Formats: sequence, structure tokens, C-alpha cells
Amino acid sequence: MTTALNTPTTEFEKKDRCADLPHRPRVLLGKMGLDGHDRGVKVIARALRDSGVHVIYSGLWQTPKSLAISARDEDCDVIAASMMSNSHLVLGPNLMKSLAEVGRPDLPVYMGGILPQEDLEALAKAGISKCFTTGTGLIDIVNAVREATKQRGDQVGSGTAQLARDISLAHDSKPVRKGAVRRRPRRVIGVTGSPGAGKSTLVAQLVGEFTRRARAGDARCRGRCGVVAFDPMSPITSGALLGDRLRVDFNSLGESVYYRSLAISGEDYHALPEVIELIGGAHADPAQAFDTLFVETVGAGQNETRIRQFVDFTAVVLTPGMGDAVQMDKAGILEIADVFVCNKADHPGENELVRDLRDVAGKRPIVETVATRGQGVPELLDALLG
Ligand code: B12
Ligand SMILES: Nc1nc2c(ncn2[C@@H]2O[C@H](COP(=O)(O)OP(=O)(O)OP(=O)(O)O)[C@@H](O)[C@H]2O)c(=O)[nH]1
Ligand SMILES: [Mg+2]
Repeated sequence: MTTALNTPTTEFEKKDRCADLPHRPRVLLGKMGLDGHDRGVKVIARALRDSGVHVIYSGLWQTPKSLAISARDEDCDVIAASMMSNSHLVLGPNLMKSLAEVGRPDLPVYMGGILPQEDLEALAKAGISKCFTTGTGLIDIVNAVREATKQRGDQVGSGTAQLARDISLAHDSKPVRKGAVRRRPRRVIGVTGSPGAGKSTLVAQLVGEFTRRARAGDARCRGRCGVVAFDPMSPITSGALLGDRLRVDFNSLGESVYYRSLAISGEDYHALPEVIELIGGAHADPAQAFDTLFVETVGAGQNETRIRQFVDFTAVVLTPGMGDAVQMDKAGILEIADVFVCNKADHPGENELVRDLRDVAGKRPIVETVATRGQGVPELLDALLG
């Protein structure tokens, strides 16, 4: 017996509640300030994902400025800020100020968590669109997100804010505004490998290292860098949890990196060439242009090699304990590598992995990394920049 792809695997009410909207809602879930309460935000993230929403989680300890940059760059329909640390009256207005500064004063903000009744008026005055106190039903939150999801216009502002909108339209196969400049960046680097291999952590470290070198005047790191990170879209609800950007420390990188998370089914990269060119063409000034672009694939299996045709250079990330030497001889993903990254070098089996890989790598470099500690990252960036 075969099972249709859209048959849910559990009794949980996974259901596409957004199919009738003009586009998939994109919600940025953010936690600002020194607030470690992440249970609520995770509950909301799952409920929204399981209702067909594309949820971007930016992680804990965001500043109002970094959350505003994330919201602009991701072209979200609404920010959902969860506040449990009694700092909403300061951080809420600061977020509104930052949104105006980064060119998206129109972006709606919902706030929830521990919000005393007597503070709600001040938050509304500051420009927060809706407040939700504890005990809000999940379906109410889904409905509020639906309400915030309006037809997208093709003009939203200028600079990076406009780039983010252009990408949304291109990714949805809708016409991009006339006048959008398209230019392929100087280099486009694909980062692929199995789910959880550490691709996002590596990319986060690479963009940090790139930015440090750019600031120090290294000619190979001219301009700024960008990232397009793909995560999978649910075959049941079309929802997605876009969790790659959470590895990047935007509190320190700020505007130095353009980061965009996108959901796809399988290896459907049909819009990627246009997205790449829009990013490369967004800024005319060479010092501001996103001239080096990293593309992180969805966690890939042996067979998933399509990324190769869209990028100039491919890094394949492997981890210890993936199998014996026979695995190395199989056709597929190892064949598309221009550089091999043996990440999680702190795990047992690293030496065996490198030894087996040497047999198939030929002249292609093998770089050992511990992405969580930044170990091996300068060497990897050297290998990628050529
Ligand atoms: C569990 C808990 C913890 C856990 C956190 C675990 C984790 N990883 O999240 C631990 C033990 C670590 C913890 C620590 C602390 N906590 Co605590 N904690 C709680 C507790 C008991 C429950 C929170 C919870 O998880 N609820 C379950 C989730 C699912 O619900 P939720 O978070 O409320 O989210 C729901 C809604 O609020 C809403 N929602 C939330 N955010 C948003 C955002 C949007 C946009 C929308 C639409 C909806 C929405 O949707 C969610 C689903 O329905 C609350 C008290 C309470 N009953 O609320 C205190 C509480 C939040 N903690 C509090 C405090 C003070 C602390 C500590 C400072 C120390 C302390 N005294 O305990 C530390 C600080 C930790 C830190 N690093 O920030 C205070 C906060 C006071 C305030 N803000 O005025 C509370 C209210 C307790 C109290 N009455 O004093 N805490
Ligand atoms: N011990 C160790 N853990 C690591 C290392 N690199 C990444 N991790 C951890 O591995 C987990 C997955 O890392 P990600 O960077 O999200 O992996 P990914 O390949 O992007 O995952 P997907 O996008 O889901 O395919 C996280 O918990 C990281 O902290 C490493 O070098 N050593
Ligand atoms: Mg990832």
C-alpha cells in the first residue's frame, strides 16, 4: 500500500490553514533582551509551522536593531516578539524605532508573553499592532498571522529592504518590479551535506571571518557577503521552520551580511539563479555590494547534487561516523565537492573519516573543522576564496 504524501503521520492537527492567502505567511519569531524563556516561542513556532506558515526563528538575546534587520532582510509579514522579562516597555518602542531606521516602519509587530494589562495602552501607543497575554490560544495566534498577511506590492522601500521584497516575489515566481538590477556576485559558494552536519554553524563562522577580513582591508574580501539558506517545506502543510539564521550573531555583524532564509520542496531551485542575481545587483557601490554569496542547501542525501549547477564552487560537509570506506566510492554528493569539510572534528572517528576521504579526494582539499568553536574556519575560507 502506498501513502499519499499529504497524509499526516500523527493525530496532531497538522493542517494547512493558509492555502487561501495571497502567499505563505512569513513570521519572524524573536526574543529580545536577556530573556531565556524559550518554551512559549517554541510552542508557537510548531503551531504556526503545522498550520502552513513559514516561521523564521532568530534565536535568543536579540537587540531591537538586530531583530529589525532580520525582519527587513527576511521580508516577513509580521514580527512576533515574545517578552517574558519585564522589559517590553523599553524594548518594544526601541524595536519600532529600529524598524524605521532600517527602512521598514510599516512592518507590523505582535507582542506576547508576560504583559501586564496596565502596559497594553503604552505598547499600542508605541506602535505595537497587537498584544497577546499568557493563555492565548494557538489558533488565535494563527488567525492573527493570517490577518497580517496582505498581498505583497512590488515596491517596499529602497536598498536592502527592496532587495528582500524582490527576492520574495522571485521565489514565489511572481513578477519582480521593473528596474531591479541583476548582476551575478563575484563568487557564489554552495555549502551542502547531510542534515545537521553543521552547515549553518559553518556558514555563520565563515561570514564572521569574511567580515573581519573585509574590515581589515583584505582584497579577497571586498564588499559584503550574503547568505541564502534553504530549509525544507512540509509536504503535509507547506509550512516550514527556517532555523538557519539563528546560528549567526547579528548583534555583532549588523548590516555586514545579508541573510535570507527560504523554504523549498526537495531540490526545487528554480528561482535560485534570479535570487542570486538580485542579491548581486542590489547595491551599486562596490564597498556595499553583496559580492560573495554562500548558498546553504537543505540537508542533503547522496543523490542531491542539483546545487552544483547554480554555484561556482561547492563545499560538501561531512561528519565522523557516517559509514565505512565503501560509502566514499558511491556516486553522488561526494563527486560534486570542490572542497571537503570534515566538521565535528571533535567527535570520535575523525581520523578515519579523513583517511577514507583522502582516497577519493584526489587534488581536492580536505579541511577539518569544529564549527562551534570556529576551529579550521580561516583555513576553510582560504580554500573557498581560492
Ligand atoms: C518555565 C518558566 C521558567 C523556566 C524557563 C524554561 C524555558 N526554557 O523557557 C526557567 C526555570 C528556566 C525560568 C527561569 C526564570 N524565570 Co521563569 N517562568 C517560567 C514559567 C513558570 C512558565 C513559562 C512557560 O514556559 N510557560 C509555558 C509556555 C508554553 O507559555 P508562555 O511562555 O506563556 O507562552 C504562551 C503565551 O504567553 C503566548 N505567547 C508568548 N509569547 C508570545 C508572543 C507572541 C507574539 C504571541 C502572539 C503569543 C505569545 O503563547 C504561548 C503559547 O500559548 C513562568 C510563569 C508562568 N506561569 O508564566 C515563569 C516566569 C515567566 N519567570 C519569571 C522569572 C522572573 C524568571 C527568572 C528571572 C528567575 C525566576 N525568578 O524564576 C528566570 C530567568 C530566566 C532567563 N534566563 O531569562 C517571571 C517573569 C516575571 C515578569 N516578566 O514580570 C514569571 C512570570 C514567573 C513569576 N510569576 O514571577 N522560568
Ligand atoms: N560538537 C560539535 N557540534 C557541532 C559542530 N558544528 C555544528 N554542531 C552542532 O550540530 C548541530 C547542527 O548544526 P547546524 O549548523 O544547524 O547543522 P546544519 O547542517 O545546518 O543542519 P540542517 O540545516 O538542519 O541540515 C547544532 O547543535 C550545532 O551546534 C562541531 O563542529 N562540533
Ligand atoms: Mg542549517
